[in-house]
Amino acid sequence: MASVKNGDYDGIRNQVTKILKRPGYDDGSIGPVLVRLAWHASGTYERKDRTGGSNGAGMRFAPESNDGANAGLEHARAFLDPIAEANPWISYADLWTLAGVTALEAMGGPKTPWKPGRTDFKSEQAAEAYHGKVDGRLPDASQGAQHIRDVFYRMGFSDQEIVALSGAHNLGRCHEDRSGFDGKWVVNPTRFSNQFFKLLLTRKWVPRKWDGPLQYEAVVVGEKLMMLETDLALIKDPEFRVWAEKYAADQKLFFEHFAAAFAKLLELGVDRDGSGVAPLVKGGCPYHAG
Ligand code: ZEM
Repeated sequence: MASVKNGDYDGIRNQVTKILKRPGYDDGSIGPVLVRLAWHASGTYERKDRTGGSNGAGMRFAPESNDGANAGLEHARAFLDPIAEANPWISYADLWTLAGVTALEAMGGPKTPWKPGRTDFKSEQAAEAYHGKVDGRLPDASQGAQHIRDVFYRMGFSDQEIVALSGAHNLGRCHEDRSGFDGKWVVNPTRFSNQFFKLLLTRKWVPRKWDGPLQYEAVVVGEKLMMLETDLALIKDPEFRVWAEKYAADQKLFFEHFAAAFAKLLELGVDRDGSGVAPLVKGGCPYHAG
């Protein structure tokens, strides 16, 4: 991998775009797992004490790297390592989040505002000193609306933003050896759209009969598609459902709301100082604390 100039983030976007296609891996693209990496890097945020979030790239260290919810993301990180090695000037925290927005756009999704400035923890000890232990903060797919709200309200999201973000399940798939779940949500899982909401609302989702954890299935154009308990909560809960219906009816609105919420997610806990750098100071940036 060639290097790009220090600060050339468009150059990094080009390098990410070039490695997305990967015949033989899942549905031929690493795009979905890169979007998931950006989400899990950020989704540990706790607004009360301003810990967690994408700054620091703590997933390189235990216990975050070993969190069961992050199983499989070692592949996503390894896919990006050649870019990191060729461009030591970019932080992992910036690279992981930039890769997520780049992959989303390359798969037909909206352009998500993104800003650099994240810095990396130097060690596991530094990560723990900064934000304590953040494993166990990501959502559990076997639960319902209350759990989803507990997790996303903790980060500062509204019901509308929760439903928009959940539309990311239009991408990629579940892997039995990672999460225990199996299958994809839509027929074309490497193309971003509002299909996920349309299918959620128009198909009859029945529990799959198998040895694995509870998940739901429906057959669409001959393909077995899946939903998680947390996905179904988006239509069972009346407040969530209002937004699921709007997004199923209006892809433009979904894209706008998704981009805004995804941008907000990637910024959680990234408190930049006057020079545009987000230092790793306990409790967030001292200039904004309090
Ligand atoms: Zn997901 N997600 N997610 N998600 N997710 C999986 C896969 C992907 C939940 C969840 O438990 C799971 C968000 C919200 C929530 C993506 C993006 C985003 C998988 C399958 C599970 C189990 C993992 C595997 O086996 O590889 C839960 C419970 C959520 C909230 C309640 C949000 C928000 C996302 C982005 C904004 C993506 C892109 C995938 C597909 C990954 C891949 O490898 O294909």
